[in-house]
Amino acid sequence: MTSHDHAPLSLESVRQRLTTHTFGAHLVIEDQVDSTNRVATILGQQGASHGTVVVAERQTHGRGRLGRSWVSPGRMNLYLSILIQDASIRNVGTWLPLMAALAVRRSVNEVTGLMTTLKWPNDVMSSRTGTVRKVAGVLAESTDRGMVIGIGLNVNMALADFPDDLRSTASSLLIELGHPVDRMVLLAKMLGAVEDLYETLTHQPQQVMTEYRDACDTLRKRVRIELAAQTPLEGYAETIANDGALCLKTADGQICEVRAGDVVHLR
Ligand code: BT5
Repeated sequence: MTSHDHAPLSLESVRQRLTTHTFGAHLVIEDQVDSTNRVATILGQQGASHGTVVVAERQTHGRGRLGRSWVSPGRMNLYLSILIQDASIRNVGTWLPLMAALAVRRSVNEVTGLMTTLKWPNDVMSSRTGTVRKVAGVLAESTDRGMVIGIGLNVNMALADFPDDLRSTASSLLIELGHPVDRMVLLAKMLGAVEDLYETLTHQPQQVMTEYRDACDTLRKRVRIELAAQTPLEGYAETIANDGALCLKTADGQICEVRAGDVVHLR
């Protein structure tokens, strides 16, 4: 399977498909940036409004969590950042990246029928080809006036487009489904899902939390949590707390609330 030369993202075509009022009302599509999160942060500092969305065809320095990088080749995937500057997130801010992962899951399912699962906190995984592999990741970064939520979704990337070291852990919708997917349809659906879930999160957060817990494959599994510069934690993933923390029951029966880290599913 090879990647195809896909139609470039067009502002007009995305706008025609958008059903949102806030998210994407100000939409910027760039050919190349270093990181859409960085560009969105700067636009926020320059006065851009809540819900501004920055999309790029490719990123030269796509960011992952904890200083890691996000492989971002051109014209095949989606890389976008959403500016959140809204007082109503005060009590649910920690849920924003989890909600974004849920929005990716919803929109992928609506557009393609593919059923993905979520790996806590914000990885979107697919196992259609028999192995569980990551198709999307979310990076939330705080800004002076709120937050930027960055989403990277591998859409039409072929196996050969991934660096060798990612081929066993990463995948794309093209690889999972066996056919390419229209990125503009997906982008518009994703922003629709973000707007819908955001509205629910700020008014009835328990609904989003329930949908997330149902979609989260990390729960009810033995897991190891790799923590930056600390000994890894192992335990049984019991639930997700109301602030988004993963509640882990360790061998001595204690419940640990984990707020950041990399999860390895043990079985
Ligand atoms: C993430 O980090 O999963 C967050 C990725 C967020 C990317 C978006 S793109 C738009 C916006 N602008 C940005 O600059 N970033 C956001 P993390 O959980 O740390 O995962 C990073 C790790 O995933 C890397 O260390 C690799 O092992 C792996 N990886 C890198 N690129 C990948 C890709 N395209 N697909 C799947 N896995 C990848």
